[in-house]
Amino acid sequence: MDTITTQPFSDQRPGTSGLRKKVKAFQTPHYLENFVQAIFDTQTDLRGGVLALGGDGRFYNREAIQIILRMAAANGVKRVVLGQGGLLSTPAASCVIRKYKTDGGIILSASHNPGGPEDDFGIKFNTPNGGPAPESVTEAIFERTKSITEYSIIEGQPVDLDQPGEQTLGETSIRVIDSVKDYADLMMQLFDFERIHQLFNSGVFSMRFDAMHAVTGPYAKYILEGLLGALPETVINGEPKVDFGGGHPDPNLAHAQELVSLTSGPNAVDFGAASDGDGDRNMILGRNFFVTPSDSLAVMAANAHLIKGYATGINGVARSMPTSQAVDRVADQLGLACYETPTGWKFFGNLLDAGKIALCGEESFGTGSNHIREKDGLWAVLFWLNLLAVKQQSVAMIVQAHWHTFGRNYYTRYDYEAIDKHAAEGLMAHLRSELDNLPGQTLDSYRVAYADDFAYTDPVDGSRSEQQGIRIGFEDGSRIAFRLSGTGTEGATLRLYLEAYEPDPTKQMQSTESVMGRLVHIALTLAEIEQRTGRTKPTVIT
Ligand code: G16
Repeated sequence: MDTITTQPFSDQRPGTSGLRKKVKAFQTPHYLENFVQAIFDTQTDLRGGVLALGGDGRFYNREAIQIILRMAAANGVKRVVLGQGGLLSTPAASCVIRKYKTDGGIILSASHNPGGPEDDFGIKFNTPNGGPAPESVTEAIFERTKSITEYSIIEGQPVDLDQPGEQTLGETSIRVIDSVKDYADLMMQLFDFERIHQLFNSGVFSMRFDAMHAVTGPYAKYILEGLLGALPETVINGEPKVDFGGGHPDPNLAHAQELVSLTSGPNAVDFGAASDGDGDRNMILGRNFFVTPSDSLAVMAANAHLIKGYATGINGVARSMPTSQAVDRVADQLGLACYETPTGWKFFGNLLDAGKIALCGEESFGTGSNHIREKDGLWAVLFWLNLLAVKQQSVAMIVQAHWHTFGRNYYTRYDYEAIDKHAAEGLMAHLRSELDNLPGQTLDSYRVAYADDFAYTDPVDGSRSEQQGIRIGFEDGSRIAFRLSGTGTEGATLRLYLEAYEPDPTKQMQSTESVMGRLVHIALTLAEIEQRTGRTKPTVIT
């Protein structure tokens, strides 16, 4: 075993979901190693314990895995459960950690961020419950990176990542597992595969799933085309590539345009879905119809009793603060507990572990349940497929009927990417300074009911998270929220979230753009976005 002398890097604080940087930063000598050593130094159960390991297959995945394996061996890890080819989607990794009862997992991914030598890479640690490490753990890892002086690594031949079965590296045994099988088994327990199979074989139903050349390709092919009998052309862009085919593996209307066009026009397919770089996000489309992630969560909550894995009923739901309140209305009517958490899947972990909620979701194209502790793209797609098979209605019919019952929460998000960090911080400070003056004011006919900087006290362990984004709520149920992203790798990204509530069914078929006009104007003026950032329009609207 070699002990290598190193020096701390000052920028290794994990963001919303792990440490994400440019590949070049991770290739800096000792950069990856320091962070990995900080994990082994703080997560001491891994010494003599079991580690799950895999990544989304992006550029530098295989190299990073070889380094982590050699460090795991040097740090006394007894056994590593490794996804074949170094691949594990984020939800599959969560499933594997739980199924094999490992002492945690390391997942290599920068999620929906582009990949390639000039683009992004990432690493995160998941705890033995299968979920992203909570802030107490990520802060401990960060603290360790600030004082690290050495790391341990063994010399050795590269491990064969592609050959299933057992190998040894030093004293550590490495078990290469099929990346798909455990996850597929879990999906079979939750959904009515026979019914979905019948839907695919009915001759009147067509679907496309866009894997965006990312990790979900093999999962979607095996489950949709293999087990469920969907036609072979169902999965598009199904071959994982290190640079995602040059695309931006973010399943939204801006980046999944091929899929959007397949669900549009007279020859549109009935159902379209996409997943992101590491397979935890999802986008749901009907024929000429986009389901917002917030609505998707609300529809799932309202219909969970129709789905095999949730047929006995759900007790509670949760959404992140910027996610629309559509699910709150379902919870209200059905008598379910409903929690509002900060952005970041890690905040759902305690609620799921304590059995307080069964379903949760975020506006950022994430939905999931108590089956694992990560959001789960393909799970959401199978949930929708199961629902379509049971209801025998189109996606649009299901969502519109939902709006009739619960009201419609129009929703949109504006992202201003790669803006100057100081300007972004100044903008947030300015908004904070206005908070006390806003309640009671009327802004373009919207009366402010409350304005605050969102803070959260975890109901399970009492931990407190402050400054989680500005919320401005209006008396008619509409809302504006502002936050700075914690996943970008360049400058700052300002997110502006807008929501307008419409209970009247005769007014639920307007375009989101027209409904949002006045709220957008209020938000731009309040935050002085153009003055402070120099941007006259957002980089992306979703
Ligand atoms: C991550 C987190 C999500 C979060 C999203 C956006 O998703 O897991 O919980 O909602 O980032 O975060 P932000 O607004 O800070 O950029 P993913 O899919 O990137 O892992």
